[in-house]
Amino acid sequence: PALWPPAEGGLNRPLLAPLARKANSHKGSYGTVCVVGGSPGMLGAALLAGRAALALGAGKVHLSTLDARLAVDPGHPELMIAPHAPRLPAHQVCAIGPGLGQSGDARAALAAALALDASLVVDADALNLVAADPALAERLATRQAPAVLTPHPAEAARLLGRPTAEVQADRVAAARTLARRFGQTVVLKGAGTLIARADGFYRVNASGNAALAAAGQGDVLSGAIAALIAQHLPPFDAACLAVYLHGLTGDLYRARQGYMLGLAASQSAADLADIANAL
Ligand code: NPW
Ligand code: AMP
Ligand code: MG
Repeated sequence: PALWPPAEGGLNRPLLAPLARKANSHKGSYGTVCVVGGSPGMLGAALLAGRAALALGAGKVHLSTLDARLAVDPGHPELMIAPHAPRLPAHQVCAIGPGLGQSGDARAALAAALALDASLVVDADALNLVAADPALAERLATRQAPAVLTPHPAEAARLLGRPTAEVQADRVAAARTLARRFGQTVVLKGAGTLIARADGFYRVNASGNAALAAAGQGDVLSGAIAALIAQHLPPFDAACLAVYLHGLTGDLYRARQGYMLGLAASQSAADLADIANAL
């Protein structure tokens, strides 16, 4: 297994080049992300993904929510929030799943996203919907545009139709099986996050700690991956780099605090910008 980033040589600096603001650039140079999620009671998940995407430099971030009650994030008025609307084709990258729920509307939103010729980050309830519906799974496995799937162990278990303990007993096999089945990059989250490619190659992330075992941290990660894809990193590289940076938010917290409590996901989303700038 390739430890990520490699112990010798550190981060692959050219990988970060697309993130550097060029003098003669504009917001359109840094891509557009659309987060699809945020059903009643779980709007925060979509906000966290959107904030993370902004923090990691996406030029524009739209939230397409299934709860029509929120029009603006007062702390982050940069986010463009609209109840679910068929405006997806304009977006380069769609992160679908954070707080999506599994209602009929959620399923329709996922079906619409799968039909787009856009890169996808498929997370949370979008994965649960895929696990429960062979037709959606087939569409995900056969679409041409790239996708990154980001299951936690229980979501991976649902996709595989196996117990969570079995996933955890052989995480490499689980991640590779899913990557091969869907023909896409798979991020199997949890301590020692694995990033697997469809051809079997995988990396083990070296950053992060149990401070990240906190509500909403996965939602932050999906927005982070989407932001890097929007800035033209290849999906596997985007996944590796975002997982690493997200892990560093936990490591930074541990280094600063010196004790172990859960790290608020909104803090991780905010810290992503400082961490990327410091690399
Ligand atoms: P257990 O308890 O061990 O049996 P679910 P969810 C397991 C949204 N959110 N290692 C573990 O199972 C999400 O975006 C909204 C082993 C755990 O109880 C989704 O749309 C928030 N097991 C929706 O909620 C903040 C592990 O999985 C179970 C594991 C549901 O997502 C929260 C939970 O998984 C949330 O993000 C590990 N490392 N990690 C908001 N603020 O709006 C997880 N498990 O049942 O899929 O529920 O992840 O909370
Ligand atoms: P989710 O369960 O979707 O909210 O995702 C949780 C996020 O926190 C993922 O990025 C996990 O890899 C990370 N995480 C959770 N628990 C740990 C842990 N014990 N060590 C390292 N990272 C963790
Ligand atoms: Mg999650």
